[in-house]
Amino acid sequence: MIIIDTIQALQKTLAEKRQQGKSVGFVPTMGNLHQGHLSLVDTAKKQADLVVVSIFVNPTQFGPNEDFDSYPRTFEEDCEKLDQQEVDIVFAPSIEEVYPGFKTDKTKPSLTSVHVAELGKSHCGASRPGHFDGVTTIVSKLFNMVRPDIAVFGQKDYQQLAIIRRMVQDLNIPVDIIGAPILREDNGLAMSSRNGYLSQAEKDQAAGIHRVLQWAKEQLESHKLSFDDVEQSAVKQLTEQGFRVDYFNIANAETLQVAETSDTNLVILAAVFLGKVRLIDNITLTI
Ligand code: PAJ
Repeated sequence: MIIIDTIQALQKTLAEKRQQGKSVGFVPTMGNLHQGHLSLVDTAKKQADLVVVSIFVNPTQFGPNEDFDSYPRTFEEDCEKLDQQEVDIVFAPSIEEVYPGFKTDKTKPSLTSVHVAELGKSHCGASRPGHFDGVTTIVSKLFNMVRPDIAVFGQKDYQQLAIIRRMVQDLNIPVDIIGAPILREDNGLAMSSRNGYLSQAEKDQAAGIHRVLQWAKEQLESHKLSFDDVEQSAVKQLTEQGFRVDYFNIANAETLQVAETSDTNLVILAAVFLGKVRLIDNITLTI
C-alpha cells in the first residue's frame, strides 16, 4: 500500500496503473475508519483492479458550529486498517493541497461550488445549510483528482448518495456510483465515526434509533397507521427515549420528497441528537 499526499504524485501513479490496463475503484472517506468504511473497500475491490481510499476531513461541509476541529483524526490506525484490507493507494492530501485558497481566506477556500438543487433542500439539507454543497464540491474535486471508474458510497448517508448519483448524472461525470449497505453494531446502531463521541451507555441508548425505524417500517408495511401517525409516534418514542429529534421523515426513496400514499419505494430518514452528538440513520421499504 502506498500513501500519497499530493495530487501530482497521485495522478502520476494512477496514469502508470491505467497504462497497465488497470481499472480504478475509489472510496472517499473522512478517516476514523470503522467496519462500515472497510466494507466499502471490499465492494470496491470486487469491482475494480486497484482501490484508492481518500482520507480528508473536508472543512467546507461542516457548519460554523459543527465538529470540524474536534472530528476524530486517527491517520495511523486508519492506514493500518487499510493496509490489512489490501488497499493499493491511500490519498491523504492536506487542506492546502485541496483548497489552495484556504490559508488566505478560510471562508472562501473555493470560488466554485457544485450545488444539486431540490434533493439537498430537505432532511439533513434543511438542518445543515451548505453541507451538501460542501460534499458535492469536494466529491467532484476528488473525482477529478482520482478519475475513478467506480466509486463506492454507503447507504448510511442516504441523502448524500442520492445527491451524488444525481450530480454524476447531471454533469456527465464518467464514474459508476455504487451504493453499499449500512453496517451496524450487534445492537443495531449504525456504525459511524461520530459513535466515538458516545459512552457505552449512550451507544446502548442510541440503538433505539434503529429499533424505532424498524417499528415504523413494520407499521407502514402492514398499513396499520398513516404516514403522519407513524412520524408523530416515532418522534414521541425517540423523545421519550432521551433523544432530541432533528427530523423523522417518510420520503419517496428516489426523489426524497415527502412520501405520497401512491409511492411504492420509500425511505424513512432520521436524525437525532444524543446530547451534543448528531446521529443519522435510515431504512428503506417497498409497499
Ligand atoms: P465519511 O463519513 O467518512 O463516510 C465515508 C463513506 O463511508 C460514506 O460513503 C458513508 O456513507 C460510508 N459509511 C459510513 N458509515 C457507514 C456504515 N455504517 N455502513 C456503510 N457505509 C458507511 O461521507 C463522508 O465521509 C464524506 O461526506 C465524504 C463523502 C468523504 C466527502 O467528504
